Amino acid sequence: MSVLLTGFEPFDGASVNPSWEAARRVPGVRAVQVPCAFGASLECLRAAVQEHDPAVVVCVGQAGGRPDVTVERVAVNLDDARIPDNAGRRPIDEQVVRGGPAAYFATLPVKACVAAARTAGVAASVSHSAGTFVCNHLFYGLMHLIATERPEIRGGFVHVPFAPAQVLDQGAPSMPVATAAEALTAIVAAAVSVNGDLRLVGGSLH
Ligand code: PCA
Repeated sequence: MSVLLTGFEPFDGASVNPSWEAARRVPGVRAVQVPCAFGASLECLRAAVQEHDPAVVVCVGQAGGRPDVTVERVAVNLDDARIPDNAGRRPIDEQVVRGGPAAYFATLPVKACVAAARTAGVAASVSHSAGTFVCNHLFYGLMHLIATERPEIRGGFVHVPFAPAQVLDQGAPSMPVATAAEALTAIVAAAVSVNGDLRLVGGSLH
């Protein structure tokens, strides 16, 4: 099964984004870097889906402050930016897709993905909020594309913590990029092979 992973370019003044650094280290997948911008990130994703025709799409982003890898379950139809994106846009209370449903669920087996990352030795959990910035925007756009045009694709979103070098003076949690890449590798394997999902308790709103 062909797998497309996306990671983001750096944003908010950072010089790296661990989502891209981890995604590009995952073996056997297509990895594409997308801009950290409303609109442009989705256009880039759409072009990559068209070009590579994947069976599974996992978009990856940085969630600074979270201590573990989080597999997102819900994308909401809301752009509400705390900071400007890399194109200088800062939408407030806008819809990702005008008239679209309020939310979509990931079609990855999220609990099995979390279990796979943990089996690989990496801390992971289910998350019920991907925020309202560019990550949620891309996640919602992916799920809308799947719902309306490409129902055969399994898709979802994973957040990874800061890389250690980003938080040397901040006292914030971090995870080495190689560790995040191991988690993504395990998550992709579960996304490809698991039918249905595991019935396990899990998930937080942060
Ligand atoms: N994280 C941001 C956008 C890009 C990224 O890596 C987010 O969580 O929305």
